[in-house]
Amino acid sequence: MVDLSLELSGIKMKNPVMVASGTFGYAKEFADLVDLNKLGAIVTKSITLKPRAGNPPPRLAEVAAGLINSIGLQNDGVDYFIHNHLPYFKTLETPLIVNIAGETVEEYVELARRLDKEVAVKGLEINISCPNVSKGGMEFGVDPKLTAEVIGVVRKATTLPLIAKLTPNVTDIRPIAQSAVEAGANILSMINTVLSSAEVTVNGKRHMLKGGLSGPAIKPIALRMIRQVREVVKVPIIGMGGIMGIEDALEFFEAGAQAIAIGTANFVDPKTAERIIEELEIRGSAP
Ligand code: RRO
Repeated sequence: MVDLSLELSGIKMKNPVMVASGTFGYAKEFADLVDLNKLGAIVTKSITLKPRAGNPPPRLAEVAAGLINSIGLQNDGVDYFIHNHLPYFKTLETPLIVNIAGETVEEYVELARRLDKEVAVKGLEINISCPNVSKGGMEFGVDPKLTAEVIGVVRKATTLPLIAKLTPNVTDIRPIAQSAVEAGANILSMINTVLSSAEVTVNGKRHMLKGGLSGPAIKPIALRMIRQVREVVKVPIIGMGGIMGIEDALEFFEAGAQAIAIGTANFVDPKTAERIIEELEIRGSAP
């Protein structure tokens, strides 16, 4: 069988196909459906310092070729994660990347310090691009100076490989990418969701859902931005945004991504990543 293995700035992966944050829970939920040990890496839903209830419903709307979400960073906090989810990841061969999000720079630092001590954690994805919270999140990732500030302080708090997750909701993504790399990001992941809105009717009541758009609708935006960033930085790029199958995956590699992440497609077919891996193996060559 063809060897698809690679090392992304110290993260050893069997293949370049990962599952994206927020679309794969804490992996265990998918164990009956997916061979978790086949995946290149697993990225968790964003973890915050304290538990968060997330935004009130409605939180999701399916639109043409995509999905709008406004989850609002719902999670049980880092302590709960360490005690209740991390033990399961220790039973897997697949590297675990933890996505972290803070309202302040200090919160990112504290999260990095706590997770740095956990041997099962192989990398941190710094979420500076959540579109659905009033404090923190995307606020950092739309400004090159704030991007540098967050990445810089997290860099000092951990020796783990750092992945900066970039937002597409900017006029020019290149200065943000450069800033993240100069401040110490080893890898860039892109793109997070695109700011959008849709009218949703629930029990006869109309709501205006504002959130982040993902899925095939945003693939051309992701590809354009990866091409732009590839021109100005040398670090590996994890490409994501609407990858549904092997043809999409190949387009991302061609645009300059070293690895890819499957997100929204997991809601359609949780086996998407596994299928793409098998097809890359059949093609007989690493991308
Ligand atoms: O939780 C969310 O609402 C969310 C997050 Br943290 C993110 O990074 N991207 C997104 O589309 N939703």
